[in-house]
Amino acid sequence: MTVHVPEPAPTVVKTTCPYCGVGCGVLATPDGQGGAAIVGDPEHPANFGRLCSKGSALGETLSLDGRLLHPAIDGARASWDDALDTVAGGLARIAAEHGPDSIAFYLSGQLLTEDYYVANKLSKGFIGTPNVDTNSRLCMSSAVAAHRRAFGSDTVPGCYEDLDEADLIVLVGSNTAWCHPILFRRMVDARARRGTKLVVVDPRRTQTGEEADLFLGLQPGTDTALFSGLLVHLADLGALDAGFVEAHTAGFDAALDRARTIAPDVAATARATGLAEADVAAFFALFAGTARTVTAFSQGVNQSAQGTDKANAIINCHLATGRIGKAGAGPFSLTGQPNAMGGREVGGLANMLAAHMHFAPEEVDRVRRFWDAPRIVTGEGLKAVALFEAVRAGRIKALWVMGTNPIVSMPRADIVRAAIAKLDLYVVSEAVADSDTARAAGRTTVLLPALAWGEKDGTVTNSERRISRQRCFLEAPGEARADWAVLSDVGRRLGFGGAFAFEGSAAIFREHAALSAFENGGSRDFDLGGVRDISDRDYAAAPPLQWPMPRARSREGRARLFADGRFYTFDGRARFVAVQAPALATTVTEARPFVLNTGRVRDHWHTMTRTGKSQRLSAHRAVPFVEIHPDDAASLAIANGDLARVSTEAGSAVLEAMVTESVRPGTLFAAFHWSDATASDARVGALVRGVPDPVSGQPELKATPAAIEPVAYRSRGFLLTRDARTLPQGWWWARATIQGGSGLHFATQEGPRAVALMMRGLFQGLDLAEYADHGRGRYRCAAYDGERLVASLALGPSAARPAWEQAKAYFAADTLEPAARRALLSGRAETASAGPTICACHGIGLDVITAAITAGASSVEAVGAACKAGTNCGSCIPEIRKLLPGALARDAA
Ligand SMILES: Nc1nc2c(c(=O)[nH]1)N[C@H]1C(S)=C(S)[C@@H](COP(=O)(O)OP(=O)(O)OC[C@H]3O[C@@H](n4cnc5c(=O)[nH]c(N)nc54)[C@H](O)[C@@H]3O)O[C@H]1N2
Ligand SMILES: Nc1nc2c(c(=O)[nH]1)N[C@H]1C(S)=C(S)[C@@H](COP(=O)(O)OP(=O)(O)OC[C@H]3O[C@@H](n4cnc5c(=O)[nH]c(N)nc54)[C@H](O)[C@@H]3O)O[C@H]1N2
Ligand code: SF4
Ligand SMILES: [Mo]
Repeated sequence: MTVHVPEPAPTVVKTTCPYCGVGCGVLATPDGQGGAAIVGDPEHPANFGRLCSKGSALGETLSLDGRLLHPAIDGARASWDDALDTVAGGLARIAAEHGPDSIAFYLSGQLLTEDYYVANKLSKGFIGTPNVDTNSRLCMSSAVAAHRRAFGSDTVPGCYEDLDEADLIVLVGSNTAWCHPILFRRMVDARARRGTKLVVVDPRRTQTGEEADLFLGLQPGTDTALFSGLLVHLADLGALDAGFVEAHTAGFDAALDRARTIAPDVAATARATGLAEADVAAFFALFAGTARTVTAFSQGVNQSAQGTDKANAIINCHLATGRIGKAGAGPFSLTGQPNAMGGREVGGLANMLAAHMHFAPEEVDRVRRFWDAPRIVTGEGLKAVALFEAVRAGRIKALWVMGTNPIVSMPRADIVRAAIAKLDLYVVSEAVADSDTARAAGRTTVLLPALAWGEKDGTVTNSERRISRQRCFLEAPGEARADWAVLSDVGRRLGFGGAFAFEGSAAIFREHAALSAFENGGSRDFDLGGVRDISDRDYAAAPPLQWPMPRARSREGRARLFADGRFYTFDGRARFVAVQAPALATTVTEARPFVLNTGRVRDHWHTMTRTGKSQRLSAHRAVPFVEIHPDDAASLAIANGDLARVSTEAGSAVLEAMVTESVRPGTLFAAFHWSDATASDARVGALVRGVPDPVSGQPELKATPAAIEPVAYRSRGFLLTRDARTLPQGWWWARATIQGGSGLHFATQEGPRAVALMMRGLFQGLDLAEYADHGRGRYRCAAYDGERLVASLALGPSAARPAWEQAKAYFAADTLEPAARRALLSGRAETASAGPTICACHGIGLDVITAAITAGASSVEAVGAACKAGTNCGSCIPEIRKLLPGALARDAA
């Protein structure tokens, strides 16, 4: 008799996506070998089971390749004890010699709340330095400042259900379809269900703009004029909520007077923004006539030298119409990072203290008593741009960077790198070994390996104030440790053992919640009193929770705030803000006639330390690019696909030109994802000027005066290899992960002869199949180890750069049939390309989708049925829709 032993059911762990601020719930099923199957959590209120392309590909990013697994001191592997002694000893010495404020921390909206809380407590309460800032300064500090000016607190008034229940959604400076894809799906669903109108305000016609009912392609930086004009229009039309304005606000008259000086009517608004009068009028009419309006905004608003005013100009219009905190209505700051909000909650920005408290004497005293802090800071510290300037000036001697890659993501990134070299003590807590920031060095450099997603345990807060658990489902690799534990160890070494004796993330969360409720009594919005004594077990099992939840032992949060008209200012009234007129358009010069805009692509996350590991995600945009309008490209003799040098007063980079009408004439757009680890010369952060907003200190990342010129190379090509490679100095290259290995697009002044010599040198001892046509400047080479294809190179004149899709498919297949070997060598592979990838989930290229459309597929659904594109996560649906014949009709309309 055989006994049937049932397989143990795989454990499914509920966790949260580590990418954007939508905060989607994820179900992870570990495979026992370091990987995991990933699906959306149908019960999570952010996504109800859906995931976008990045979330769907999380399983491809879990390998330990490239991970930092051991501490290191000055490049040599070290024990944790030695590393922590070096950090604590260095901090103590520097504080003694130069004062505690010569120590700085640069943190991240990708840390868990528990990590962030301990970092903030250690630095501001115990080491006694106010110089604690975070990459969130580059991300949403203008939204924070605008909220505080208008509401007296950093409160997001609404929730995601408002997007389901709105009749009008205005997206300002937000490429939601690519950057908050699951929220965008909710918006598109609302349109299908209730006819919600979508207005998109962006100088660039993004995929989000393509989906809009009304696209307002305004001149860069002119949003305050648009919303000033709207405020005037609402007032003149009598479309205000006069009762609300009268009872619950202050400053309306001054704000309106100022608005009249900026944009007195529709015609003036059109002039100030570069929009057509009819479009402005249509927008104003829609806004005035639609009570259920949500205005959602992100980096086109925040990352601006006038970002705080832009956000307040938007909020003014919502206050004026009383559209705040009501179902389907409100201004809505979409947060970028998974825990941008958590960072604000703990007070991780230089102008905050803790738990939404700032530096009023009674607040400082309250936090001091709660922490029993020996060296509480009493005022604001340096904000990111000023902080790195202080490093450069030698005033900051020790810097601890945690969970961010500033050598890529800061404006003037070359200066940031040079500054770091001056530090006495440079500490980097990182999950990967080869980020540009981890490769930099100070006089003493300590690298501390951090747990990554899937290994760490704690909480994150999404854009709608919802706290979700990130849970671990993988073993800690190597010697990597939780950031909070490392910070606590340093706290103990500095002699503050009692304050850092946390046993786990639940204990930290309890303390954080208790501080939020401490002497609160309704005076502060951020209140987690309901979970201040949550047990370890309840914390482990906690479902997503929304704050505020002030009532003791009640987990019921509030979805919306301010509908009652009570704000957190001293008199309880919201404030209108008299904003400044836009001043940006005048900054270009003859030498630098373009405005360089920067941002993101659909399938990459920031500096690519994670999405760069996924071959699916690396297929959508495989080279660093710059978008340029056809008229500008023609006048500069830049053809689509050419390489071009973009330069600004701060630096330069060489990017592939994408000639497209999606950018306005006179503007350029580049994504900032590529680093020195992934490309030879494509760090866009090095170009960005980064003038800080005077109120928030958030640097302008969307408008830097720039020049662009073509760069001539003799040859272009690609090289596919099993391990990641770099190419000789002077070559241009960009790397992308491909199935079964790594791919490089490159350009060089060499021709076939030199490249053949290089290949023979690199793959000595293997079978090389080569083809050369010196007259035409072509060369192809495949290297085989027995049956296995281990490298494939194609080289051509730079005007006809070879496409790599088919070669990639052969490379993925590993061993090749003779016919395939011949195709690879003959170059037929290069012409039989499927085109650039559109659908990352199924790996479907442009040409396949166009073929399906030519064969009769006339809707997104029909394309999906024909070739599967768009049928998994749906992130590519806007791109597919744009290819349909109907889209042409819409453009013409
Ligand atoms: N795929 C992907 N998604 C992400 C991220 C990622 O790296 N990749 N990062 C996450 C993070 S941290 C963030 S902060 C968010 C950012 O999300 P978004 O803010 O949507 O992204 P960006 O591309 O930075 O910028 C948004 C838009 O602002 C526009 N813009 C530029 N200047 C102006 C202007 O003067 N006025 C207006 N109205 N618009 C302007 C740009 O053209 C751009 O389309 O995305 C999050 N989601
Ligand atoms: N030009 C330009 N620059 C920009 C922007 C732009 O639009 N244009 N956007 C800005 C914005 S909004 C943002 S948010 C920033 C983002 O910029 P960064 O924060 O610099 O980018 P990331 O690549 O997300 O860096 C996160 C790092 O933390 C590491 N990491 C991941 N998990 C952990 C962990 O648990 N612990 C530790 N210690 N490390 C971890 C990752 O390996 C990675 O190296 O870029 C800003 N810079
Ligand atoms: S929208 Fe995509 S990236 Fe953002 S949290 Fe959801 S799955 Fe992750
Ligand atoms: Mo961000």
